[in-house]
Amino acid sequence: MTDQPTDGTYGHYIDGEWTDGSGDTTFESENPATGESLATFERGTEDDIDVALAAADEAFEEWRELSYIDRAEYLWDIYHELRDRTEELAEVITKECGKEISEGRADVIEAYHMVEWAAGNARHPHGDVVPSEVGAKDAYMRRKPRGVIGCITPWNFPVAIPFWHMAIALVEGNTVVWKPAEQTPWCGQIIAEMMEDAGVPDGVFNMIQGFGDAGASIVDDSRVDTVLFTGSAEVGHEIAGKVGGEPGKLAACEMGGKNGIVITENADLDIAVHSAVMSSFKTTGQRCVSSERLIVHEDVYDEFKDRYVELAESVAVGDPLDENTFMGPAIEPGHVEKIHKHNELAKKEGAEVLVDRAELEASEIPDGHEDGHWVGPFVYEIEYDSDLRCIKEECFGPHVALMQYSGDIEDAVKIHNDTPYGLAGAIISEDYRQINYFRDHAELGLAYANLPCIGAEVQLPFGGVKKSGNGYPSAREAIEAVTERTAWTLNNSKEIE
Ligand code: TXE
Repeated sequence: MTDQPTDGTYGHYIDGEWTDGSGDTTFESENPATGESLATFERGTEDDIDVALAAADEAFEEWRELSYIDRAEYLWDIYHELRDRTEELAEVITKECGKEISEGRADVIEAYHMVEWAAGNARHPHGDVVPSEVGAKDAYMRRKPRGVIGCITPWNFPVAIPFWHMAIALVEGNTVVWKPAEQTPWCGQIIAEMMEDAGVPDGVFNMIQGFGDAGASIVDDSRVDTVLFTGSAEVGHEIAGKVGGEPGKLAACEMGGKNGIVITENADLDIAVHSAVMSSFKTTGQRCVSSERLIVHEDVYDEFKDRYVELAESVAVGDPLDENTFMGPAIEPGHVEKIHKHNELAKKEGAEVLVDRAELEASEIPDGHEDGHWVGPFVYEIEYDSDLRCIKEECFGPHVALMQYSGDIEDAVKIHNDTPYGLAGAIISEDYRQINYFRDHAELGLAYANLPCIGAEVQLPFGGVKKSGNGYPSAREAIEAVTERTAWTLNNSKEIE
């Protein structure tokens, strides 16, 4: 961090200035692996959001007039900074959100991939030229920026997701008011410093630290043209509902999932076990694409179960800054409680517990990390029953159900689809017909075959169906949420229609 705070408290970045804002409350960023405070931040208010939106509104008129390529130049600076500072930023991410250092690195890499894609897009064709119904006309679709984009982001990808929202919004000529997650304000601070260092013009980018009330002030303000949101289903649906009632305003929301992996009778079990372990336990199961359901064919169930359980028993939980750690802590004490409650619910609903490391032994907790928010793998088997809550409700932790199926791929996909969510899922199979059936019938925004159910490519859409999504706030398709399309027809002849 730079040395900009004068009183030990970091503020907001509004209209090209650092400010304490109008509030009189501060909050701490905390290291989930140790429980220690990392820094203190001002808590933003409705008034701070108001000032930021006024700045963004005013800055829009000039920013939109720059060429795409000129706007992208600012992002190229940020791209290089993200690359040059990957290790430093990965460490900050790991300290602030507790995920393993390799995942911290991956977060930064996702961020600069997105910035690269958005900035590179400035030199690509924008819109469509189409044949007109009448020969002498030019007909084409042009994109225009929408205006002020409100970005509200979660803690689990505290650098990648903000850039997934903001890089495209800015290159397309919009201005931004962004509220980082309250758990990861330090990452927010660094991103704002990068925008400042890159010389992004005053008011074009604004960052207000704070909680859900500040997020709601962004959503409720009529100067916001689009809200981009990634976070919980509850908040995402509330935002979509509010924005849906305002003509002309858009919301694109990506929420969590109850993701599943289907492992068929001819699956390569090396791939299956590896994919399932990566997807269930990396980032302590706190990815929107983490899988909590493994749907396994009866012919390979026992072998898969033995191998998966053995690995789940041995994954290294510990200091996320240690390169050998497979799984770090959960984000906060309230989240640990939520994970324990899901584990209890599964037991109550008849789960046969296979791995119960939820409460770590004192000897497993590294020295100096006794106040961390620790929770280990919890794996159970259960007979599929559509009335079970434990296989339908998102836990967002290292909590995994194994379910056996018999019959064909259609039967597996029926079980797979029986959740209110539809974000991500995978199939492990050596039969391309099964793979194609899954691709075509699994109710998902992101589907993987013979891969862990994790990962994202910025040049693909990223979002979900059913309860998991309402538009695409991230990656390639975010362009639809931050631009207007004009259908333009030009008469090249003197004929009057
Ligand atoms: O999310 P919230 P939280 C899921 C996961 C997790 C749960 C809660 O199940 O356990 O959500 O996580 C801001 N109006 N995911 O509490 O509350 C908030 O300040 C406007 C899945 O982190 O949705 C933060 O910046 N904004 C998900 C952001 O919304 C509001 C990743 C997300 O917070 C608001 C994270 C309001 N009324 C959690 N209330 C994924 N898709 O990966 C809060 N916010």
